[in-house]
Amino acid sequence: MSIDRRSLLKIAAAAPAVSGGPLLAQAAATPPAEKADYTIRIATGLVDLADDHIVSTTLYNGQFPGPLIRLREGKRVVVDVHNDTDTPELLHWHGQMIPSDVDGAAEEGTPFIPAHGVRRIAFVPKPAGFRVYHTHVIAGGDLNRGTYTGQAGPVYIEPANNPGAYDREVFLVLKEFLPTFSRGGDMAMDFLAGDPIKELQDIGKKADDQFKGPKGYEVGYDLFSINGKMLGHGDPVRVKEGERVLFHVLNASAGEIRSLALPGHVFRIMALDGNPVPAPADVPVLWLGTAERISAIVEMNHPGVWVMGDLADDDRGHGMGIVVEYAGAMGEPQWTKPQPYKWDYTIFGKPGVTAASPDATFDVTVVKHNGAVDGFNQWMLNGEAFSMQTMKPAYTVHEGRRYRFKFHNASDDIHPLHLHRHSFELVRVGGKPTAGIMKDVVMLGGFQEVEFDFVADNPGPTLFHCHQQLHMDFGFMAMVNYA
Ligand SMILES: [Cu+2]
Repeated sequence: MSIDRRSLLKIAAAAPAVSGGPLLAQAAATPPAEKADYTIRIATGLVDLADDHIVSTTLYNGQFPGPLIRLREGKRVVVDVHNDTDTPELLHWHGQMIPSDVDGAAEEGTPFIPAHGVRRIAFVPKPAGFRVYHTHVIAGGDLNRGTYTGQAGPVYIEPANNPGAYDREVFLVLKEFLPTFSRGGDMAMDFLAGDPIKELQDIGKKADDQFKGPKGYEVGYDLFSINGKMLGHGDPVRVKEGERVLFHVLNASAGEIRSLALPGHVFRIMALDGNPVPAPADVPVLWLGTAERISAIVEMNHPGVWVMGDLADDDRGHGMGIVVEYAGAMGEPQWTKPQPYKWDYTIFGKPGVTAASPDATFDVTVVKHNGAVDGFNQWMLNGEAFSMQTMKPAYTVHEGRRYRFKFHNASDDIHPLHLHRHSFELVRVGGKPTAGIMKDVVMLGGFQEVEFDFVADNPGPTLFHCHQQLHMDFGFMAMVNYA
């Protein structure tokens, strides 16, 4: 199934579509005649970001973003993944509770999709909500591999309960192109609620003294886009006064943290990472770490032609935005910078409720070794960088028990922490306790701490990692193994 951006929006605007294909008995062996519900083709293609900026990269079905895949919770789906490239690939179903052999991480034992080959997979989609599919190969120093390419697309699993009353849905996929390495970066750091912790700064300073050499490479980008179009070059989001539009926003970056604002409007946050939040709340700005998703309703009550865009002038100026146009409004799209706003996950939690106690706790201290591996920063979890040879560091869990991860970040970088095949409940973020917020990625602030709990309810090797491609490729991974 190949659909372009225009039909994607049409589908998004229509009543929930369900993927075709018969529901087959799970126990039966796959008959060769069984037709795939979806076919995904990995191949080099062009992204028409703007007339004078057409980028060549690896894509799903020749388009960016990859086609919106609509699934129904609990209804088995068959997907054929063809790999027309010269290198083995992995396709990860981010945010779904599915078996390790189809999840799409080599560390968990998922087989590669061979170069110029095909792999058929079948799984039962869950849980309902806004998910993602993206490549999961290691890129290392190769900016033509992994999530630096255009291999990402939205997945929507039809929910048991709708997240709220709305007139229509719009999917927004935020993505940078043309990556290059540089020494040092300019990523926003000061937008997360909470204060840096002195003890963690001291640990970080000690590591800096030990690794005195030049700072490791960081990745920057030349071109920025929403739904594969630079600001002003795609179709605007056309709205009517009084409409309630549900935006499903995905940060499909390889490593950037993104912000998004719509002048004169607020976002009512309904779901984080596809999971409804206990306390929907209005915010003026969205902040999304790599692979995070936000579903938010905007009440269209401020007619005009607006730029919905990133707060960073440079990134927005190079394309990170989309025009929102009211029916009957004319003129140049307007942008005004919103007031400074601290992003605080805990405002969406259950007020006054304490998360359940865990059966066991894993403390993890994150340390950066500047430029330690061929000029790249190396990431240490409790003194150990992940190794594919030893599959360490590793944590052992027992099915049915509840585990707490406590992360102590002794680096100045923000880390979007991701656990495969499970959702976790935020317990404490930036010094504030919380409960009831279920996610699969959470930003760990510089010199800050994050605690989350997960129930070991999906046996099989499970990968944990920072979703910053550069960090995960250079040590920031760990295995969670069932006893
Ligand atoms: Cu990281």
